[in-house]
Amino acid sequence: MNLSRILKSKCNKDISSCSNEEIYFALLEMVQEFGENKVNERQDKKKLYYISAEFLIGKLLSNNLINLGIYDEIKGILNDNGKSISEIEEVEPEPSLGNGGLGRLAACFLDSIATLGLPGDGIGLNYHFGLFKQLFKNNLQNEEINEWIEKQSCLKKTDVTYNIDFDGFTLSSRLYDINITGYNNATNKLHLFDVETVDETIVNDGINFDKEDIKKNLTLFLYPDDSDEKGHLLRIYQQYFMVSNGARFILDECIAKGSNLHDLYDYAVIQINDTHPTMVIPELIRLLVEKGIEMDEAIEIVSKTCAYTNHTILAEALEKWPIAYLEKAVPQLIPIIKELDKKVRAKYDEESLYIIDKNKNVHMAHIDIHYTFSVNGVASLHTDILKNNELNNFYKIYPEKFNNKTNGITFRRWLMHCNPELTKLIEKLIGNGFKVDAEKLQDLIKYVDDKEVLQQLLDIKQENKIRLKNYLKKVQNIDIDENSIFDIQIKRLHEYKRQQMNALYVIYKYLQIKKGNIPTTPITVIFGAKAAPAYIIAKDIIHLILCLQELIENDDEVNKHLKVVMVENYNVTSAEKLIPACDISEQISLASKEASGTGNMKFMLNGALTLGTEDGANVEIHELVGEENIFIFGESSDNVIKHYEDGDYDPLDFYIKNKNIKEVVDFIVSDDLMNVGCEENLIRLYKEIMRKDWFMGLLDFQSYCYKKEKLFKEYENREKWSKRMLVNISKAGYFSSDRTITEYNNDIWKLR
Ligand code: GLS
Repeated sequence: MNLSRILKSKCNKDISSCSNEEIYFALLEMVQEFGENKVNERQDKKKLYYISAEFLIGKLLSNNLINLGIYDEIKGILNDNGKSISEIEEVEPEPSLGNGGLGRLAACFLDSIATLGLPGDGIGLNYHFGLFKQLFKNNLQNEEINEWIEKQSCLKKTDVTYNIDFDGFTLSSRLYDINITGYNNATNKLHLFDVETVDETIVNDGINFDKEDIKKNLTLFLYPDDSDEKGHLLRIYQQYFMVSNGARFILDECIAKGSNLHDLYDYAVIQINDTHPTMVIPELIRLLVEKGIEMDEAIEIVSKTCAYTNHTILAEALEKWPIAYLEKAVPQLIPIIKELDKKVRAKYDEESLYIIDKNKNVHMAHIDIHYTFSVNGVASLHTDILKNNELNNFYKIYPEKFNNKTNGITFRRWLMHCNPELTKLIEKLIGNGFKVDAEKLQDLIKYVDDKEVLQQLLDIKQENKIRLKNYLKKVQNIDIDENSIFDIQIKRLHEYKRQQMNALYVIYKYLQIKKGNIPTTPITVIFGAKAAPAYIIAKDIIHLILCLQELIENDDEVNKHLKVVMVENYNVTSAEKLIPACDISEQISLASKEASGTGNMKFMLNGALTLGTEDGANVEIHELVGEENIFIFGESSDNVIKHYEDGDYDPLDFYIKNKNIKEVVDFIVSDDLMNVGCEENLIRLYKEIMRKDWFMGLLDFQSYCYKKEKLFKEYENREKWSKRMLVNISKAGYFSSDRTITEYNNDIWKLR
């Protein structure tokens, strides 16, 4: 195959005389054709459908080139023609079809499913503006639309359409597909449904639009504001639209393969990604009954076809919908949901197990647990908490359903693509095998005393830090010092993730420097996070961070030693630059609250050391790398759970008794900050932290500071630090999503 010739013919002229845009579109077309040629023609009887409200796929071009095995060649061809692949990558818009870890996990899973050659497709929605684009103005978060769909894009229009009925109106849908090509393997599909009548022009003034105009707004945004009834209804419409299309599509495919529907579970397994797609259960039952199957049998068939993953114990994220809303939006499901509830009530005399509670709320997770054959958590601690605490009543009646599948990440994107230098070094040291068998990374451990290798690790880190420096200069016009320690916290903004605790540390450090305690090596604290538009306190935390950024930047006494950077519009693309450059990975959630985390795995794989609580997958990282190679602090999850049960945590105690804490908390409302920030926001946050502190930042603050100081000291011993880096990289193999998917397949899906 002469790639140069193919590319040239797609460009219609010499590559050297093309613009980056022209080359991008030519490559896009080429990748699409190559991927199409690899579509799994083998008609496997059984197929997985991974149904999810989010697929945070990131830019696709380079990953497709890698997975097709032609990245290096294309890069070379472009080079020969005076073009740079990284500049061409920049032309591609990033779809923001996800919010955070849950959506990125789904994308990593699709990569691994295809890489392992398993028949499995994704099903979701084609949001035109995705989540939102974050802009900072006056130290506040503003939201804009994120346009990513161009005339020519990775989306392929299909001729699949359905009519989806709602109360009083019908929406006609259209399916768009994205090719998911595995690493050296077959191509699967991500199926994204859209509304034919969607209208982008109804959005005005940021991200505002008429929430009631369902025909026009349904697929505009992921997670539209649901702080009022209209917003709730819109979410229900979206979810039903997704699952009804998905269910019809699945049934059509199964029937085409020969299913008589009584044997649906021999043809399909549906993985329900959190509660957003839960309505697929009653919808499938409804469709089966419509096709003449008895209700009881339909319920049994669907229960044997569906499996559920729980991704959080936070009550706010365990969806429950007032039945009145469902009656309004999807009345056709009500008799089925009532029937499902009736069956539970007939069997168990226990309120907490019911689907419809006494306040007439429908608990979506309860539908999942009763009417699927598998319930899994996403890290071992999380699954234990589900079994022993949050879902204990369910675990008691269905012990056999519960299982753990610790999350993973695809190494194609999170090592090979984002850190080519490190990849090259690993290849040189242990060969290519780790790309398909990540456990092979353990072979690196034999270099733990090899000074030359250790120095190379440090050199690569340094290059990646310079790369990040250049990137931030370009996109945000911010200067950072590549010789400082890069201390990074990037994730959704949420109080339980405790960005506010990190910000309090920044204040602490700022005050220390003012008192003359200068850090040996300067520190750059980097944040990246979007706050949900209606989540006031989260936005206040962003405000605090931006104010600190400005204050410190303008303070010549401090800015040589400490810098704060809040990356604007944090997304997959910027993560790919931030992670390889990181020295310290902040994983500081309140123990028990972060179900798993996946950023923690990406950082470790790229040689950052974790500063974390004993939470989520941090626990497993800790076990793998050992005490020496991770920095753990804070209260245990058992104690945290007990504090909540006993209701005995009061931040005011810590504020009053600890003068250090009082000093940093008070600084939030100091004149220094008030001068650069908004009084209203800062006072609100100050009160919240002092009086509520729902996620116990003050409880862990002392031990956090202590560990962080220790870390900075340890950083000075570069050789010891580089050994720790090597251990972390070598132990990261367990967190390959290939391993996770193999487990899902062996224990749940049983494909092939
Ligand atoms: C999440 C959890 O918060 C993360 O800890 C987890 O890693 C992720 C994937 O399992 O799922 N749950 C959620 O609602 N959003 C997440 O990112």
